[in-house]
Amino acid sequence: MSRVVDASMRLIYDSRGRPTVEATVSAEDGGQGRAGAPSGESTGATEVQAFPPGGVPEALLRFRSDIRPGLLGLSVEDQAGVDAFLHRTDGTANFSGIGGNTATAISVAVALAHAAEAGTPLWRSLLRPGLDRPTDPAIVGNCLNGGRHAIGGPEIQEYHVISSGRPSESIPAAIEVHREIGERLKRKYPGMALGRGDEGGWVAPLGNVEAVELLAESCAAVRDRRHAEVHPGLDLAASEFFRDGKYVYRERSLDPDGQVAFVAELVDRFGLRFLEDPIQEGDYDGFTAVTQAVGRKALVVGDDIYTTAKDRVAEGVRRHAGNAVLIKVNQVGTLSDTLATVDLARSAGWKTVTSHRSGETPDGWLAHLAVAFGSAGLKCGLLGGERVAKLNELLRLASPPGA
Ligand code: 2PG
Ligand code: MG
Repeated sequence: MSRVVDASMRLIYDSRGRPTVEATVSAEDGGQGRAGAPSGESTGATEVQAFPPGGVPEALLRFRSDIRPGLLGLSVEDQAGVDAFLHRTDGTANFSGIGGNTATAISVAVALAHAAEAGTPLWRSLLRPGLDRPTDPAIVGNCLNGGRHAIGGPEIQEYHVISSGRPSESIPAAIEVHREIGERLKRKYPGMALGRGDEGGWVAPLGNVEAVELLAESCAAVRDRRHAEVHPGLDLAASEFFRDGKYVYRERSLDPDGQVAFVAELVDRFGLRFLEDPIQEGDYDGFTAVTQAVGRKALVVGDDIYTTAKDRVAEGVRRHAGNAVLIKVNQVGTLSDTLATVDLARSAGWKTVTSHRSGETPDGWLAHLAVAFGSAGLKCGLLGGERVAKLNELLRLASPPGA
């Protein structure tokens, strides 16, 4: 049993320049782990609170006064014990006492300290039952940004390339789709200033369907050129433009049945393989309808509806409301809660997609989680140091030193 002999927490900045927390944990046999917690912008209503009411300063005070004294002496091998301690110290149902980001940073730092001590990579120490060897998650890479992750742009939040194969093939093919879109945008809007959004995707004055078309054409071009398995996908983040019972796009508004028909048509017309949050987070029946319509052709992924919470996913499984769940540690706060959700999804035959947040840190541990969970996808964006860090870590895992 190797105990925590030192622990500290500090303020760091995320990729949007907003403050978050980073924890460092040292164990008695010399293992050390350091992890920063990311932050979302289009958050689900049922995810835990990232910070206590006083923000990062209050999180740091609570760490010093309440968490650190109890954390010292706990075993880094006992992830469940550490995470139960975090829940007890928080004392609320949604981590609003100490902050879900505090819990995430400590929980992951403890797991990293344990792995370092054991001399194994994190993915191996977290590998889920039934998985005897690592699999390659497809890259879910953000190419065009809209919604709350962009200034201007369409309502649909994220336009992804889904790129499968070994990381040495899937990563460059995905990046080539991003580049292809950039070239096509330059030709379409000669001389116009174009930007990139919070997750490194392009931002342009495109309509919603026009953007899907550009994405699909760019995937097809790269598919033909490289013979690569690259296909289009979307995260609509539909809760963000659902108002007064309607999905409000700039082009038109749709009622809930119209939305189901619209997304099913997008899947058929453009060959989408990935469809996240096509329906607002309160509507399990809408998810069921979409899954019935296109669940054999595409992953129907719940993010805001499930917020990585085991009970909510169990309800979704019961109602066939999707066939995959997005996994974000800081939506539930701890690694143990995350593992419980992953295990439930896996035993129900659902896929998992392990995901970044729109405000990220330059940490690489997310790639380890995707591999450990046997996830169908690693959703981590493509460009920007904080996104590339995850891709590079996946490359390192695929060809470790000496291999
Ligand atoms: C999402 C995420 C990440 P945010 O909606 O899936 O892309 O966005 O971190 O803002 O919740
Ligand atoms: Mg999402």
